Amino acid sequence: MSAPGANLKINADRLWDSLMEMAKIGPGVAGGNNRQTVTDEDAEGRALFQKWCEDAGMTMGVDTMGTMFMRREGTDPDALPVYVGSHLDTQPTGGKYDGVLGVLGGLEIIRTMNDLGIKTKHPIVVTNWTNEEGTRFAPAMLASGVFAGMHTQDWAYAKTDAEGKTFGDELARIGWKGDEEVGARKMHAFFELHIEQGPILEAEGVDIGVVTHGQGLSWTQITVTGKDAHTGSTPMPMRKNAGLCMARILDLVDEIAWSHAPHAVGAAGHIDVYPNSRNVIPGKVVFTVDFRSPDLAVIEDMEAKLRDGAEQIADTMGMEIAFEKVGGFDPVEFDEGCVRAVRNAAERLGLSHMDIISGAGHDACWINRVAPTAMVMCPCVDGLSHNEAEEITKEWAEAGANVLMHAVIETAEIV
Ligand code: HGY
Ligand code: MN
Ligand code: MN
Repeated sequence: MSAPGANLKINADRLWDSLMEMAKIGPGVAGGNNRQTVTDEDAEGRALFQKWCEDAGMTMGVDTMGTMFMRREGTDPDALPVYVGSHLDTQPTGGKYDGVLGVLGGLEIIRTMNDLGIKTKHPIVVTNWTNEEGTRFAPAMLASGVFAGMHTQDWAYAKTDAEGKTFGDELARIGWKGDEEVGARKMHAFFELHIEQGPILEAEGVDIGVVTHGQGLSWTQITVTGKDAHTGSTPMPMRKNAGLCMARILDLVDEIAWSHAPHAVGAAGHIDVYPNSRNVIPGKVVFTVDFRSPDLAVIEDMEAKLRDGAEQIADTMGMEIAFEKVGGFDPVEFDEGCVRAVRNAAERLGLSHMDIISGAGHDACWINRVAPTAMVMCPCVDGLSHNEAEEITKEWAEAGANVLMHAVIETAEIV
């Protein structure tokens, strides 16, 4: 398999302009994005991506989970395609690059190949996976999870948002419920470019993360039930304060994560307090504990310690407590051959690189179960992500997209 020459480079200005253009859709309130899954803003971003891809000569397929597959033909139409992509949906207070860099980086590869008249044996398919973030509809990586056979489509369609709307209805409403069977597509390989969303690459002064593994994730939704009561006239001994119970459990979450330092992490990002009135003691709280570790045994230990400890706290305080596992996946080891293609690409391009474990979850973590998969990471400023201030440099985007292109073209076999 011939490797592309080191002089093969993407058009960094065009990639950057596309990132900035996409960022105008679903703007946040502080310079980032709020383009949540299967909203009208998501539909607008999809339409723009579709137009750009069709302008680049690609043909579109959409599956019944709304995932977009934009195909550039290879010289052998029967060869399994090389897939490359990520997600266009964002957090409610998301950045401009999380997911989007991987989708538009894939498009830039095609645009560059068109410019240079490059052909490959295998077709190349640029992919936008629906609902990677899992914020509006849990869990994260919903569509890639259905594609990999981890969830049924009916289960996914029935997931509801805070307003009680279902994912299936909202996907249909925005007009992006496709007709392809989810998971029917077979892949030669899948590559995903993503910002690191952590501080390591920038701190090490390294341009490229060669992602060998992804840490595992566990989401446990906890419901604590106490009793609504007046915050003024209810004597302290009579209170059943669900909010206080949650606070003590969150302190326990922090303690459990620290007990597995330095790699384990834990927090709750989703917290609903009821009735959430200034002068009512909260009678109910619903919150989701997010534990992560590269080691499955550590995740399982943290889950067990959480249940035991939280039950004890609730019993001591006379509260009811319920647990529901609402998301999770085991730690991931990416495909050696694909990882090598990424590492060779970085070397060929003379870019500084290091092996890294992904702290965040990605569609690649599920697709790795059904196809040889690897990821390329670029640094982000202060390691900040899932924050509207998320920032990268054009040079980092360029380096990441060049490595992605070399790995993809080498795997797709340039002819
Ligand atoms: O939760 C995650 O790690 C990803 O950003 N959805
Ligand atoms: Mn992402
Ligand atoms: Mn994200």
